[in-house]
Amino acid sequence: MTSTSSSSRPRRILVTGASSGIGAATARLMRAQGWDVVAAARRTNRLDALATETGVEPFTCDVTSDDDVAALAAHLEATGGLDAVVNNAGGAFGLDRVEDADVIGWQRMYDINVLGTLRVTKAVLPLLRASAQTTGGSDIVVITSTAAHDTYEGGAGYTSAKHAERVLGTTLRWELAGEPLRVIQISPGAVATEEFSLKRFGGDQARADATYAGFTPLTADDIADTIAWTLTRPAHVSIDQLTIRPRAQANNWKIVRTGV
Ligand code: 8X3
Repeated sequence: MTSTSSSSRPRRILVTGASSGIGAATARLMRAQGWDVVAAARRTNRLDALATETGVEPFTCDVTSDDDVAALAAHLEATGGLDAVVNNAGGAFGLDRVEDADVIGWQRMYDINVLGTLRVTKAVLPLLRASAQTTGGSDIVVITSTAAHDTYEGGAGYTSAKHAERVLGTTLRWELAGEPLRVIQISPGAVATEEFSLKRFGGDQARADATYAGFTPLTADDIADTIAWTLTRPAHVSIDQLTIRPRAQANNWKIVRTGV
């Protein structure tokens, strides 16, 4: 239990992109640790299955929709407020060189990764502030990527969106300094999830599988565990920025593979 909790009710956390991968693993783990979890994503059927399995509260929401995010914030306000948010919704579309870039794909990446985090954070910030008055502290987690710190050939669309998301988070942290709010940024490297690479490669399973061949990648549970750790540090401890990679990954483009 985080030392920021002083109220009698369980702490309540919103996880976006909760229908699969890191988001689902985080929702599952935080619920298992006794938090009230609002699991938000576009796909209602997946959220409902997660809710049945774990007891999280499902809320259908597309972070690229102003109306959906406003409805989510109104729901949170009407049902007990919020103590923490994990901005996890995001993704990569394509691995094209700049000269071949699909502008629509870049717009989608910017809308989900950057503006999605902006929309959700803006909408829930008043609730987090209100909660911090009684609990002593609230948290904003931003899941960026190692792509937020450096680039790689073919990755400019995703890496530039993730760089922008990181700068949003860093700026917010500076702006909120002095308030009982932490802004925690986590930058995962290669994480093998059901969908990340599949989406990137437009459903090409063989290409997606090849991304993680010959080494042991991180799992969604590894990242969920990291998120839970950052959230449960004492209130005066802010994990400003945490980079996490598989042992076999030296940097964004060097992964030591065997047998491939
Ligand atoms: C995912 C990491 O290496 O595919 O955020 O950019 S990478």
